[in-house]
Amino acid sequence: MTRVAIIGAGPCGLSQLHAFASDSSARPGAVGGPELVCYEKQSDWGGLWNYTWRTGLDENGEPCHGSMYRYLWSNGPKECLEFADYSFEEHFGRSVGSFPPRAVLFDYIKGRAERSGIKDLIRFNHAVRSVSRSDAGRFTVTTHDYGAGSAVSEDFDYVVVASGHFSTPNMPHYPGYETFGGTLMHAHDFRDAVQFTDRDVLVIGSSYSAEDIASQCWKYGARSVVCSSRSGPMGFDWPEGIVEKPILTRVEGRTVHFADGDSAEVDAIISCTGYLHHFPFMDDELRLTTANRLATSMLYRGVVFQPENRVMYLGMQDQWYTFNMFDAQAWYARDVILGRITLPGADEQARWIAERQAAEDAIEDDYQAIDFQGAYTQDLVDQTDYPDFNTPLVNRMFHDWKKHKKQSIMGYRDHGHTSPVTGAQAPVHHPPWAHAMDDSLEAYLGEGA
Ligand code: FAD
Ligand code: NA7
Repeated sequence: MTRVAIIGAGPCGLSQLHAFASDSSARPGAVGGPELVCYEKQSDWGGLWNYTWRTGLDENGEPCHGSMYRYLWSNGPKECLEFADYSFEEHFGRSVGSFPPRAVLFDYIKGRAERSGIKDLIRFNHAVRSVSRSDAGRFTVTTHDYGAGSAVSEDFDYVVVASGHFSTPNMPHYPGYETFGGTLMHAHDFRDAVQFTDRDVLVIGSSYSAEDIASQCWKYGARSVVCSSRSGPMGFDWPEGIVEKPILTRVEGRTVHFADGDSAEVDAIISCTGYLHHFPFMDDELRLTTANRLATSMLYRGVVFQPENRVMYLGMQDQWYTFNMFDAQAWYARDVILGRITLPGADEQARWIAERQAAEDAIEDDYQAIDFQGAYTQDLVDQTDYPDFNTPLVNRMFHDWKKHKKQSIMGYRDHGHTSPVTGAQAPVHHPPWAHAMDDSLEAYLGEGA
């Protein structure tokens, strides 16, 4: 029997399990179907969407996986990530607002996974320690089983890596950090904006985390927020209390100096400087090495590890598209494993990767980047039986969302978008995001969302 190891039970790992469960000849227990084992180091599924208050090490002494924080609301329209085979309407029994808080999206992810009946395939509290080739030409996966308190090794024919890439901080050093007397942290450890009420905060970076953590701090009453970036300002029409500066050059006590000669006194520095693709458990020859980009290095069709096609990686791209792209990738990986998709030779795979990267390098703006990832996702959908979900509409909604952010960075979540699955128009959530302080599922669904 073909044995498949899946590393991680976040959205990508769950997509992979669900892809198999959705196929009558490959679902768990099907005669001649593969045997699936999913290893998850945490005690619950959902990956980043499974909130933890912990930082640093988790209860087992493993690096804490969670990077999400309280009051996190979806940073893109939920319609753009909707599963093609499980709509939000089906899950909630009605149409809900377009930018739900984390707990609502966690509930949605769990809903499909529970219906799919895949939980028994997941070995929780199992941290993957190593993946290497076995003498028999398979792969040996060694895990630490924290329940039993022992290491376990098993052999597999395929390994699908779905361990995420937004958990290991990229933390640059700036002169003077050693003697900064305030709070100094990476976004990975940010948990609650209330910690910064009445504080002066410096946020470093100009991407999603910087934009959202600056907005969170403002929303929950920080005295001031300065955003410092090395490649130009985010350029939003920020409310009073948030300003943008060029990159910091050094820190002296509580004083931060910027490249334009200006300075500011701050109580906290939050480094929103991104994450590293980090797979210490993969043997050198099986380890993906790539920047955080749309066209990843080393992955044919963004999924199949080009040097060794029996190893696959899901969700390793920089992300506009998320859950439905993960599904399309999981369906593709499933069909490779089942022998339904014939892969070209190594040279052709390398050519495909190089061409994609050249095409990405030629992209001129975010609108083209969105369309690029939409076309990529559509291409996978076209090669599998994952239901078509109207990527042109999703691209258009991403474009609208970008424009809404330009119009009002604090107001873009006060719009409703159209489901590409059911066609339903989402209501606008009340109260507006800037005044909605409770991020619980009960509050969100109870507000007439
Ligand atoms: P993860 O969610 O990271 O899950 C990986 C899983 O692998 C985890 O459960 C982890 O415990 C497990 N794992 C890791 N290493 C091991 C190991 N050695 N052994 C066993 N198990 C292991 N996307 C959106 O669509 N909308 C948003 O609003 C949004 N907001 C975000 C906010 C933040 C702060 C971050 C960091 C990301 C956000 N994302 C958002 C993107 C996010 O990457 C995806 O939504 C999604 O969580 C990625 O799923 P994944 O399965 O690839 O990885
Ligand atoms: P991103 O999107 O990878 O962005 C990282 C940011 O950090 C980006 O603005 C970088 O600037 C900046 N950066 C990286 N290194 C440095 C150094 N050395 N000095 C200053 N600035 C630096 O990560 P995010 O955390 O924002 O987003 C990741 C996910 O979390 C995303 O999917 C969201 O949904 C939530 P650059 O542009 O390279 O100059």
